[in-house]
Amino acid sequence: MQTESLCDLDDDLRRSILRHMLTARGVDEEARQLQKQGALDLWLSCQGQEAAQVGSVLAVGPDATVFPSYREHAVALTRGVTAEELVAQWAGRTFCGWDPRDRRFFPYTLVLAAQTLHAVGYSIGRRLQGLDDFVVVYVGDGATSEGDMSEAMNLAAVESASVLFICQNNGWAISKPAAEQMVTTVAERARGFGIESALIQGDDPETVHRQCVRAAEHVRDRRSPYLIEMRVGRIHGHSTSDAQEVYRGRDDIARTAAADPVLAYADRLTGLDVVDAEWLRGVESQVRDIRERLMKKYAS
Ligand SMILES: Cc1ncc(C[n+]2csc(CCOP(=O)(O)OP(=O)(O)O)c2C)c(N)n1
Ligand SMILES: [Mg+2]
Repeated sequence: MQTESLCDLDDDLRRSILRHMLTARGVDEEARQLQKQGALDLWLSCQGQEAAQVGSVLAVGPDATVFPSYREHAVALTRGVTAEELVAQWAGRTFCGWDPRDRRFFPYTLVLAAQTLHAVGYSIGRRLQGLDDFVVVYVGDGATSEGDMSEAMNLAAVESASVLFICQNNGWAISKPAAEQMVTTVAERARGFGIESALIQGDDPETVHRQCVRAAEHVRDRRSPYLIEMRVGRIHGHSTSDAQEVYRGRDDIARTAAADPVLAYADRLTGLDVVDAEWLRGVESQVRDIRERLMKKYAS
């Protein structure tokens, strides 16, 4: 696993990363509450994966076209999807909620790994049209067991498609541990298809950011695919319909909660004097406003 200690992100970028992580956390928590009240049909929490999501989407830049899976709420919000737009689908009010072309952020895909083929095909199509063909696709560890993922990696390698695959390995496919799904890492598997790859820890947004900047350069400069596997923690169950206590050890759940990347990054930036209590209060108040807007729109 590649690890690095990082110190070269400027403080404005660090504050921006933390603000997006705190916003995503607040929206996710509000959505969980709304689901408990019956205002949303379902919610799949991204808590524990904010560092991987915010660090990566800021690194690839606004011009990359992004194909998400269904848990990329921090990516969506950072890309400018509003909280109201984000939860609309889970309230059964719309197929998507946002304009995919406008945000360069495609609709959520619940059919596991289907978005990997969409992403590769889209990138190839854009290249044929002489347009910017840089595409980023997010996929979970469990979804990599689908045939679509193997087809997508093979096609991307053969066509040298400009696709960055980002696998958030949270260790679980609902109740199935990753260790029971694969004997290699996802990063190793990508190399078998001829795709360069890296395996990193996804709980530090600065490590993620730096690795994704490099990966994006690789894809853009060489016009060939790349895969980053990020090890992340899933703090809550698979969805609001899932009781993870039934199949997951208490210690593991407690360890994951204690390693919360949002709290860790807030503490780190506070310790470095990059943010202070007043700055944090300001963000808290913005997040409260967003949560209130969500509540007003969706709470029945
Ligand atoms: C083709 C297909 N098969 C099965 C499912 C049911 N299913 C939904 S989520 C999930 C687990 C996916 O795990 P992973 O890819 O690791 O993503 P995570 O939920 O952990 O983010 C499964 C099996 C599905 N949605 N699509
Ligand atoms: Mg998973």
